[in-house]
Amino acid sequence: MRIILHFFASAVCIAIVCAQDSFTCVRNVNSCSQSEDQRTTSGQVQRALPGKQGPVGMKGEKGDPGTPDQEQINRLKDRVAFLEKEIQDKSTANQRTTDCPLIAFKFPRYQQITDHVRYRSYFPELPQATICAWIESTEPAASVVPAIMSYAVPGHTNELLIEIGRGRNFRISTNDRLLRKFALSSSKWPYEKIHFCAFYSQPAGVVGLFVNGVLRGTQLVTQSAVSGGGDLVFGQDQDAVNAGGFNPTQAFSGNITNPMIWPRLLTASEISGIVRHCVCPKDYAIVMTLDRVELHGNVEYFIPDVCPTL
Ligand SMILES: *[C@@H]1O[C@H](CO)[C@@H](O)[C@H](O)[C@H]1NC(C)=O
Ligand SMILES: [Ca+2]
Repeated sequence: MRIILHFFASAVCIAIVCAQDSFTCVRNVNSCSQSEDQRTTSGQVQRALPGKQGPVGMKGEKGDPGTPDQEQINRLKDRVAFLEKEIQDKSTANQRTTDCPLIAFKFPRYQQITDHVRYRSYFPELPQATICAWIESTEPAASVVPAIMSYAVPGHTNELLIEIGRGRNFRISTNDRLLRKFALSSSKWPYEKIHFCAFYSQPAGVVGLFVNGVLRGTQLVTQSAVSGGGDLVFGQDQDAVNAGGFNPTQAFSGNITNPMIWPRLLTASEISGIVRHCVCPKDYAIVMTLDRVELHGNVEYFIPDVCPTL
């Protein structure tokens, strides 16, 4: 009977100690049974001589082959693998996107004259340039001519203007002159997001447009360099310098993502790199990061989770 009780007490002790900490289980089970012995022994000493030591107890069953530990190890292994993959993903993502600054501007309203994004750093003189961005819109009115970007200098409020005219013509103007309209008729605009790269070159005497990485057309033109120090605005058309003379029928509604300007003509393969792999040549002149812009009206910005590609 005593042995059974003893076993029972030990079992409770084992259960408690083991539940608390499986690592110290075995060690503490020994100390549990010792203290049980001492207590019962000292109780008997006061009344009579101690009885003979009982027979050695049965050897305990072999402990469980460490299943909880193994589970824990497996969990840790999984966690390490997960973190390793995450680090790997992050570094490839960074390699891919470090040179394309990720920023999107949302112009939530139709036909108003307050919502725009204004560039606040110095705009340099640009004898030639490539202007690129992703654009998406839900503008329903066929009567509007939304300006994607407008750059004004004193005397030339359309020193550089990119807008989408009626009939879905992509219009590029410099020095207050419309250089060329490029039809977007075969693209899904405005029902699907498109990527455009408009370019002009005074030394080469050319203007042109890429849509989704494909050359839409070029035209030979005579023009001057786009002069520096003016006012650059996205989402409205300036008819006066300093973000003045907006017209509600020329407001852009939708999203403009990763707008950038390079001070040269990008090659077709560089443009394809932007569109397909989010690789942006590093020698850009203008980038619309938050430290360089003002958001006006109801314009919101967001940082896309992934760099957009086709
Ligand atoms: C602009 O982007 C936001 C966020 O991704 C999206 O919810 C919204 O539909 C986009 N707007 C347009 C016009 O595509
Ligand atoms: Ca204008």
